[in-house]
Amino acid sequence: MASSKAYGDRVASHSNRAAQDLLRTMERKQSNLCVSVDVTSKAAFLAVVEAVGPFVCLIKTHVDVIADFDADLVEQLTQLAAKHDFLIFEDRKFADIGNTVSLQYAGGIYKIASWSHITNAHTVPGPGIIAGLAKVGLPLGRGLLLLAEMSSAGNLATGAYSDQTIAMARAHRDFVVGFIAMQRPSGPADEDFLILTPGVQLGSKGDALGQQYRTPREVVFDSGCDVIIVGRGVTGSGESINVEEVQHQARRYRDEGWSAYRERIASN
Ligand code: 5BU
Repeated sequence: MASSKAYGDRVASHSNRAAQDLLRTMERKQSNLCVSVDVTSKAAFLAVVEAVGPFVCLIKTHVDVIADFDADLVEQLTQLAAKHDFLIFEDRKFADIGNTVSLQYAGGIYKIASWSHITNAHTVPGPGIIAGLAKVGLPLGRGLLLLAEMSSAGNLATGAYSDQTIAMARAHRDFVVGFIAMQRPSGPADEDFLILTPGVQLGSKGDALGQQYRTPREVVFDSGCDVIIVGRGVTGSGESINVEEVQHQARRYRDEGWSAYRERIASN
């Protein structure tokens, strides 16, 4: 069972380069923390990434919210990824037919496939979305997460929808490395998906717009998920970045996430 194994020992269960690199990075940095950098200016974005870089295995982006996005932002982000040893996950949530998503992934202003190691997709269009993204991403060694579940109240990614999403992933193991999900799905003992989980915060149960929070321990120990995705719990809300506070929170979530993982491994 993947949840009982050390991250580093799971590299061999994956053929996808992005999945292998993420697991190796987690082991090397002793971090299962992904910080979601949801700020709207390039300066604030780069300031947060520089501040949290040492503590994370992964930086999650929504590049379409950055008002002054440009190619230099990607250049600087890529340099910070090398400097601080983390991977990049553009949380694009593709949701169209295969042909359209292949254009959206490769091109436009953002050229996501050229810099983002991991991205994600809804399965509502059917498996053609995976084929369309794989056509672009696989030759570059990229990986895809499917949204099997979401963190927000009242979302429709439940039951049969989640089950069919997992079945689609099983049929595309070369490119689909895992899920956005709230818990590890059950499956054969030798099956290894990466489970990345948003909706994580200490000291808050949710926001005013439907977000629902759990603690790192609930996510990693109780639910068997691999990576905690934390946004405002680390960055705060708004654009004014207090670097010391952001670093303090990143260290705190990194420590909480890692000790929950250690506890999980020890209990199995
Ligand atoms: P927060 O500030 O920790 O609430 O930010 C959570 C981030 O994770 C934010 O970028 C969301 O777009 C993202 N997210 C989520 O919250 N829930 C989901 O189910 C998915 C993504 Br998929």
